[in-house]
Parts: sequence; C-alpha cells; structure tokens
Amino acid sequence: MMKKFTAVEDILPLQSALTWAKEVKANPFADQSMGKNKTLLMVFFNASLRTRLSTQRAALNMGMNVIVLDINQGAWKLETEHGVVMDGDKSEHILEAIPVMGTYCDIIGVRAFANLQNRDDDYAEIILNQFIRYSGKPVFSMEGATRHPLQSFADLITIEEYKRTPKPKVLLTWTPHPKALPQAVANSFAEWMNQTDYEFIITHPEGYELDAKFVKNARVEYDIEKAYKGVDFVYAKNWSAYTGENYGRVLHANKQWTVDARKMALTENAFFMHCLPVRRNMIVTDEVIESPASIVIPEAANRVVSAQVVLREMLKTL
Ligand code: AN0
Ligand code: CP
Repeated sequence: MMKKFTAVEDILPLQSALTWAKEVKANPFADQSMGKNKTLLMVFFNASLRTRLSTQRAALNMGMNVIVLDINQGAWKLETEHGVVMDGDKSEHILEAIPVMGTYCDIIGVRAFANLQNRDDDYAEIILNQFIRYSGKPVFSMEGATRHPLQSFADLITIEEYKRTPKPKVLLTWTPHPKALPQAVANSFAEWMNQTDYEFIITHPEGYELDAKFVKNARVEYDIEKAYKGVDFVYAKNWSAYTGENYGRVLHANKQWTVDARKMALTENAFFMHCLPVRRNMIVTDEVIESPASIVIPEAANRVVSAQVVLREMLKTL
C-alpha cells in the first residue's frame, strides 16, 4: 500500500517494482479506468522539464486529470517557518496552503529542492514532510531536498534494459558544474544502487564526499582511472559539497572530471547516463553525449514508466 513515495524503501522489493515497470511499459493504457475522475496535483517549487512532462503523461496514461501549480509563478509567496510574525513579503503560510491543496486533488506530487543554506533543514525534508503530514493525500516526491526517487527508479529500469551481464559494474562519477547543485540525484542513485546486487563504485574529488547513509558499502575510489576501469555504466552528476562548513558550496569545477572519450575508453564499452538537464563540455563532452554509448534519451523516456508505476500503486490505495 503506497501512501507515500519519497525514497527507495517505499517501493521495496525492487523485483516487484521492476515487474510493474515492465507491465506498464508493455501496456501503458491498460489501467485507464483506474484514474477516471481522479485528479493529480503537481506542485513545483523549482523548474522542471522532464518531471513535469513525464509525470503528466503518466497520469494521462492512467486516465487521470492533472492540475499543476508553479509556486513561484502566480501563487502567493509561502511562509514555511512556524511561529513567525508574517509582516514580510510572504502572504500565506504553508500550513493553510497544503491542506487547501489537498482538498482539490486525490494524489499530490511535490518538487522542493534543497536550498543549500542549512544542511539540517534540507536533510529534514521539511517541505515534503509537511505535505505528507497536512495534505491528507498520498504524496510522492518529484525531487526533494535529499532524493529524486522517480529519477533513480527510471535509472534502474534503464540499466536493467541495457545491461549485458546479470550484475553490471556501475560507476557514479562527480562531474564539474559552475553552480551549486543539491546532492539529491547522487544520494538517491546511490540509495537505489545499494539495493541491487550490482557492483557499485563512486568517484569524486576529495571534499565532495556524500552522506555515509547513502554511500553505505559502495566502493569510493578517488583515482579517476581506477574508478572507470572495466565499468559497464558511467552515471555522471554534479553535486555541491556535503561535509561540514562546506555544505552547499562549489569547492572547484575541475574539468579533469568531465566525462570524455579518453575516460570512456577505460571502461568495458560503458553506456553513458545522466538525469538531464546536462551542461555539455562541463559534465560531458559533445563527443560522448552524441556517441552511441549515450542512453540519456531512453533514460529520460523511462521517467514516464517510473511515474506511472508510482501513480498506479497510489491509485490502488484510494
Ligand atoms: C537539478 C539537481 O541537480 O538536483 C535537477 C536535476 C534533475 N539540476 C539542476 O538544477 C541543473
Ligand atoms: N531529470 C529531471 O528531473 O529533469 P527535470 O528537472 O527537467 O524535471
């Protein structure tokens, strides 16, 4: 019974999740009647291309109605802290806004990134948890402060489709980026990979260590060449520093870490993956992303599949 979807634990075991993904992909319109007269509300605190379109498409495949709210474009500015005197620029408190939104829909998807100012606040997932607590409706993450489970699920589906050995070697590599990005995609990818029997390796420059709770028993390899050696999948992502005083900071954007043809040549003919949006010639060279090894488009296409599985499981609870 899926009442929330914010982390891998909400959909375990992965074997059944992957079976559902196959069903949905083979027959996307089979459950049109399940969503009839049910409304999905998608709430965005941040920009999106893939999540917005793929989740909407998944809901339409299920026969649902969809409404979308961009908090920063047309909604009242929301106060999220409790106990403040609201004499500033925020017109409404999230503690009224959330239950009101809950009355207009049957399922809610929320995108609320880390603000990278305060690690404890980000890692407490304050906004997602308030939606879970006060909306009265099933809530799923469309990328929270610390995880992006719909992305990780689509990544897993993609690896299962492209793998050439039962237990592939998968590398998560930090890559340079000019602006500070959350750790959510990397954390989440690690969390999902750690639930598989794949060989999972993480590489990044010193100072970009992720929270140990996501790294778990993954092999962390600081030597780039050793990290790439013999892997079947290269999953690139930038993230800002997690540790201590450096939380949320860009320590450097060392282009030695850009995924290029020379590094890809060290692999076992690896496929290249990235969640997108991607900055070319920072994260990955034109050459690699335009090569046949790049599976970023089918990876993005699988976002419809992961979203549809989650919506189907949530519709079953209504
Ligand atoms: C976001 C991030 O890194 O979390 C969203 C990725 C899906 N990326 C950017 O803001 C560029
Ligand atoms: N991968 C992903 O979530 O993309 P968007 O930020 O465009 O939704």
